[in-house]
Amino acid sequence: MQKMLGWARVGALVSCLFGSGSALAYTGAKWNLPEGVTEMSHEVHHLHMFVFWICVVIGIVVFGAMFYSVFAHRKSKGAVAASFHESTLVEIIWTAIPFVILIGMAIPAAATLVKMDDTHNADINIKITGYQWKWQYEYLGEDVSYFSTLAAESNRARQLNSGIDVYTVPNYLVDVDHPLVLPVGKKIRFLITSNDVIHAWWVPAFAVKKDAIPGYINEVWTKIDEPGTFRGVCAELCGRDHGFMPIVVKALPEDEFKAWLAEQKSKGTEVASAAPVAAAPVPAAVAVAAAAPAATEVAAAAPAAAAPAAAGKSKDELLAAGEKVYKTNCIACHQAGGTGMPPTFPPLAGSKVVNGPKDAVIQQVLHGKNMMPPFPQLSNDDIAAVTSYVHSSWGNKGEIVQAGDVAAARK
Ligand code: HEC
Ligand SMILES: [Cu+2]
Repeated sequence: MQKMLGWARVGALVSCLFGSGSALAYTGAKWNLPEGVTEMSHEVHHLHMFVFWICVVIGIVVFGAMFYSVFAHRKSKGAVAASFHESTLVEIIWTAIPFVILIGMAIPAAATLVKMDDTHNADINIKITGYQWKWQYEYLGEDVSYFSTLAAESNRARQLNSGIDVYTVPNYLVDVDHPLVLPVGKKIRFLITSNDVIHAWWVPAFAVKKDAIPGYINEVWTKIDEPGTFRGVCAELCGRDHGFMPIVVKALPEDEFKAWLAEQKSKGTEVASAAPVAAAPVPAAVAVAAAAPAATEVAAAAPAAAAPAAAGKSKDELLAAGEKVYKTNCIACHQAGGTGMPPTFPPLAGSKVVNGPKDAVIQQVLHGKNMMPPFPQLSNDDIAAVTSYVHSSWGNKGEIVQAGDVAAARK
């Protein structure tokens, strides 16, 4: 048993060393780069094969000559070393040949790079922002934007001592809640940036890999040939959950894409974060408050106007929803039992802040503090649920927060 574990570790190490084993696993390619589904990815693949075969030929010639010489002119046969010091001819040849080979590789490579860089005449512009540890997608000019985070199933399974066999989780660690949806056959320009540290947006099937750097906007484009689901990951070590911000792109035929986009627009901008927990019936006044940032005017007016409705969701509803939000957004730092990981990540069980005025926790979630990132992208419902959950768990004193409270705090 001990021995088997040992070999498993060696195996894991080997797959880490040789081109990130997981990266290969999800692209379906065993030994080679994926050919991908875009014109550029095909070009990159051809380029890679072209250079590869040049290397093979050089390898055969050089090692062939070496092994032949070692064998045919070995000492036991009485071979005597020849002397051709300072042979101008040899020196010219061994300078000229590599020069020609390099130029032969550089010309097609430069041509491909220039094409990759040409983001002119795009049909669709999408801004991609990296966050610790999720992606935001904005369809520019369309008023559609949402966050894409690790799928809840993967997130639960990855927790220490989760008790879940990760092999039973479909697309473990390479699935998200809201994939980036794109049309096929259209030139799509990506504007890539970051909100905190350097990330990198990488989808091997498109041959797209660009750094997301705070304060800069990098451009790259793609045009997808066939519908399908394509997966990628953040490719720049960006902190402790770097391995948990995968990328999923769903490529749809154009008419389906248009229908999807129209549906998102009709839902308003908070599509993504509002969707998962919004199942429970909500009194009208609170629902309006949670719907969109633009509705804050209404929200502020609501509690006074509709005092009985402002009672909002029941405690049970809030705590059930709050547990989900906590597991998705907070558990990495504050841990399952609210124990935190002192000294950096404080425990929430028995915390002074949590047991103080309820506005303090809402503010902390909205604005972050030092090492804690802000969560303004969560809907008012989600923040109400998670703060209620934090207040009422692990022996804390138990306060209930409604979406209206959060709407008021956002002002
Ligand atoms: C990336 C790690 C991280 C995540 C994720 C995170 N926090 Fe925090 N949290 C911190 C850190 C660090 C502090 C201490 C901040 C300080 O005071 O400097 C903190 C402090 C707090 C406090 C105050 C505790 C105290 O006693 O000071 C509360 C309440 C809190 N977090 C709630 C949440 C909630 C709710 C979520 C999820 C929506 C969340 N946190 C997600 C890192 C995190
Ligand atoms: Cu990252």
